[in-house]
Amino acid sequence: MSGLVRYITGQCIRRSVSDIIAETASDIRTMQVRGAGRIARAGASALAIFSESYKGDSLDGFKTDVEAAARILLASRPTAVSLWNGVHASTKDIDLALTMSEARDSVVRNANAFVDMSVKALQAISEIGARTIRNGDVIMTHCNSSAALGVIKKAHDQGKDIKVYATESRPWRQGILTVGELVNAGIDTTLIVDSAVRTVMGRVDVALVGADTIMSNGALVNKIGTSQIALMADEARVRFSVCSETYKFSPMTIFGDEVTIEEREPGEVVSKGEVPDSVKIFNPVFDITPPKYIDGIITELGILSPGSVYDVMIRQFGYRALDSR
Ligand code: RUB
Repeated sequence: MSGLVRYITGQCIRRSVSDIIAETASDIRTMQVRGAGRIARAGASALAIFSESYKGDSLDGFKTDVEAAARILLASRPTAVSLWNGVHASTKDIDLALTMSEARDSVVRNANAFVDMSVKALQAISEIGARTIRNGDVIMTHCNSSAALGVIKKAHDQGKDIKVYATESRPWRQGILTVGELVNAGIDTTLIVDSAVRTVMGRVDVALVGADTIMSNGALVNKIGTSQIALMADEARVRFSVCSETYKFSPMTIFGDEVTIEEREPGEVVSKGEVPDSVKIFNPVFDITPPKYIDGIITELGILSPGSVYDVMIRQFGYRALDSR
């Protein structure tokens, strides 16, 4: 087991506390920990461990160090707002504290509460989403989303006879993880290359994907290729549903902030020497699906239309998001 921590269904196994923040940020950046939900839990868990083991006794010193830790975590990957929400949920009460121990306890309490909420949200999404899957449905999924896979596995557990087409999801090929998980769960699973999506869409009843970020207008930010699947689902009159915990809603987008789409190294697409050095490689890892292609967003609160995201966001976050920027 490499690194200080391993994250298993939201649980953080502690091995050492030194440098927990740097190691967690590195695990996220190098995608040893990946997926929007997991990176959010990893960030919150790291802050809880950092705070629990903090040695200083100055309130101001603690605040400064937690702010620095939050900055390091947030710099690890830019696109999934889940990480931002996990970090801010953990640190939100720090300014209310009058003593160092109050501040420390608030971070530990809030971070642990975030992780618990996040795991419960996944369970609720599985239950709600599984009700939308009918016996005999053929499902297409993309990348490796624990929220989408939770729905599929729950529908299978309920005895529904389902089949899944899973995309490879180049260049990281998270589809390999997905097909492994689905086959282990006993589900009839077929792996396809990303360019086979249109060919296969005619056989599909529902496309089910996860979310890295949901914007205030209901647009979805998810793994590159998601928007093509949405377009092809629209063309083939196939339902396109997004499985997303509400902490993947981005409060900053209410006020006009754009979502930064992460671009990763060319070496993830081709190996050195495979193409002439003069070839430019563009490797954006997420894309944006406009709300008009989304039939429903399955959340822990129920199934939302993209048009209702703004209201839910205001209810969930209020305007505190602006204060934290
Ligand atoms: C993962 C990805 C997933 C979402 C949702 O991208 O796009 O669909 O993060 O995942 P990457 P989950 O592999 O680059 O992190 O439902 O598990 O939060």
